[in-house]
Amino acid sequence: MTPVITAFEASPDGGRGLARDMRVRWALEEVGQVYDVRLLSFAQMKEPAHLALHPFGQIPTYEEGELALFESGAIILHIAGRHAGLLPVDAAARARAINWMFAALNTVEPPILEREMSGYTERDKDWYGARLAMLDDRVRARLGPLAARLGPGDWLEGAFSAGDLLMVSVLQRLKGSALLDEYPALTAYVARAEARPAFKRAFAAQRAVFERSSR
Ligand code: GTB
Repeated sequence: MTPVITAFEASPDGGRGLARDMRVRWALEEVGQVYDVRLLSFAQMKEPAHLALHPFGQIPTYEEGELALFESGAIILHIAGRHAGLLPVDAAARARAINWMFAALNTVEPPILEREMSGYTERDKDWYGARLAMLDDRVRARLGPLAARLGPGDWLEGAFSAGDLLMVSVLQRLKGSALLDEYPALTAYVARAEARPAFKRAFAAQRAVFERSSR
């Protein structure tokens, strides 16, 4: 059964692969699972048909027969559970990789998103500089220990896993800032992940959607 995911009809990220369908596409490419994509406008995301799949009217969703999921982390955990290639077989190693999936979404992503949101909504305030310095430090408090734990290794727990996939997806949101460059081990980690053929296929697929939408 070919799963169907949803994505933006016209992504506001300009085809940079920052919308969260990208991480789901990447996971599907890593395990070699063919998939279909249903593209949605912002208006369609808030209509009953989509709200039945996603209570918050967002993308991505994932449908596989009778099963419908939302939340990119849950979708990737499901894909990784059904296919080899994204989680180790050994139970303890598998639990550690899942640990990193949650760390990416619950511990590393929130300060990165808060910093990004502040740039959109508070940039015109006279206190923005001081707030940004504080938000930068909160991000550093995650990047420093992450870089230390990664050490000289290629991936967080031996072989590439869904933990790395989500962690890199989260770190990519810092690419426009100088913050990530303060941690050469992390820039190399992101570059290593982006060099994976599965990442390149997923990136090209979402980019093609953006290019078609901007014609
Ligand atoms: N926790 C959910 C998950 O991980 O699946 C979050 C899903 C989510 O935030 N979806 C966003 C969405 O549907 C798209 S990815 N937003 C529309 C809405 O809420 O009405 C977030 C995103 C949006 C835009 C950019 N960008 O332009 O760079 C990057 C990321």
